[in-house]
Amino acid sequence: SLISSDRVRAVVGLGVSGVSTAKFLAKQGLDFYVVDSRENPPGLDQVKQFCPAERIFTGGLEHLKNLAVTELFVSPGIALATPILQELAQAGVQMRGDIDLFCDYANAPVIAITGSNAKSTVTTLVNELLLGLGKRSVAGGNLGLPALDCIADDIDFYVLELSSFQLETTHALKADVACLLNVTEDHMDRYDDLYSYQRAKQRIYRGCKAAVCNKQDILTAPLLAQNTPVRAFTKSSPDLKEFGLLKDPDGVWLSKGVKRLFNTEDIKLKGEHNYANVLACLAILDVLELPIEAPEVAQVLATFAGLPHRCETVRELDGVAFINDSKGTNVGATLAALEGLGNKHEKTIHLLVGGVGKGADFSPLAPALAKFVKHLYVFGKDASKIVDIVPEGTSYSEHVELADVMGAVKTQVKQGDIVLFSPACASFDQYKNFEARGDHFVELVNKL
Ligand code: UMA
Ligand code: ADP
Repeated sequence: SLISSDRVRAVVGLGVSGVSTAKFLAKQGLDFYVVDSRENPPGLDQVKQFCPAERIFTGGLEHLKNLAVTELFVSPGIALATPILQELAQAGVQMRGDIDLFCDYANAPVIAITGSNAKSTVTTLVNELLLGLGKRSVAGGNLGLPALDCIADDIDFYVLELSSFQLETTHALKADVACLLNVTEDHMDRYDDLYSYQRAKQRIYRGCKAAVCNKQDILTAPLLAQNTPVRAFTKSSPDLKEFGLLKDPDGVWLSKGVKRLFNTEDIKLKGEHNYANVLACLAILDVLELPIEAPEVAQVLATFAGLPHRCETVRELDGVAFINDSKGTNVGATLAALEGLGNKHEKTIHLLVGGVGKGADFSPLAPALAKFVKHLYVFGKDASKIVDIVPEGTSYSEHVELADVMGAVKTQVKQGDIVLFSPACASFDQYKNFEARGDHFVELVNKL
């Protein structure tokens, strides 16, 4: 019983998710408290419009102790390991999140997508493909529009990007299709090790009706009942029923088993990592028994150029390409960008990395630096941690901020080089978010 009155609810955190959750609960006529650790959280004014002031507590989560709560909706930015939350959980208080509440009310099939990288790209493209096929579809979750704000009548599909943080507080997703794209190290400031992070990601599969996973990443493999349909994608040639890349004299083909579906020439997204992303989208449509060979699908793939700040070409100047990959906020993303853009025979990339490493181990970058990078520019808070792993023979320089970096870039680049801004770090030491950081790079490039 969703509206049982013996529940005492609190929304914890007043960011985008907290405001959305509070608004949704209010709309259902349910009572709740709101608590935030900050004195003046971003959503305070908004929530005051529909929540009585005496139910709002800011300046510390300790307030929760006095409210006799039984159920919390914890925002993704707050770790469940926070001592007060641990204490309440041990006392039997339920730890939920906005996605868990979404699951209670979702009135159409849910496609849930997670992974360390490519979530936003795949979520957006699946949504575009569904719209192209004439379905009423909406995309949200970690992507930006909170899941509860997506709920509407007349929807055929919800396409949700889910973060590991959101999955931690989601108990029974039961997605119609659950997709785990890849697992590489990220958010090591919130997890003990890669495997606890992977465990959070694997929650996407709980109770799912069908699954899509990455054949080349064992950490994405689902443990499911044998009759649950699973589709795998791979960058290699696919086995029967798998989605992969087939190479022949006519080029490289996105294929299902031996069946060629689309020539990569006819797809706007470029780079092998992006072909893998498209294959994941096709696998999702296929497992839903949607017509992957429809002309509408070909049309969307021929025009979808990707999202801004993901390996986006900003400018070509005197034969030098400038690429903004500001969304490259972890080592895996930067590796994919290097491998996707790199020239196997010549080192042509000027790579710009730096920011907040979130506790990451940067050493997996070393072989790709040796292989593809002409000069490495490091900047920001964790610059010295990156310098520590630079292989012998890779030329590099250390800078305070991006403006200094670009000054140095200007004097070093030659015709045929690529300048790749893929920081492998979060941005919040120097910027509001990855978008602001990418915009700053674009601004500096346009001034050259
Ligand atoms: N915070 C406090 N005290 C509180 C509550 C929050 O200090 O009491 C801080 C958090 O530590 C964090 C910030 O406030 O630094 C924001 O946290 P939040 O949980 O309020 O975040 P929201 O504004 O609700 O946004 C969240 C996602 N943010 C995070 O997971 C940190 C957004 O993803 C998401 O778009 C939004 O919900 C809607 O679903 C952003 C993100 O960075 C883009 N996600 C991470 C990523 O993609 O790597 C996981
Ligand atoms: P997310 O939402 O998971 O952060 P995005 O689609 O925004 O994913 O892409 C994030 C970063 O990952 C970008 O820097 C992008 O270039 C990189 N990327 C895209 N596809 C892949 C892939 N298949 N594997 C690894 N990295 C990728």
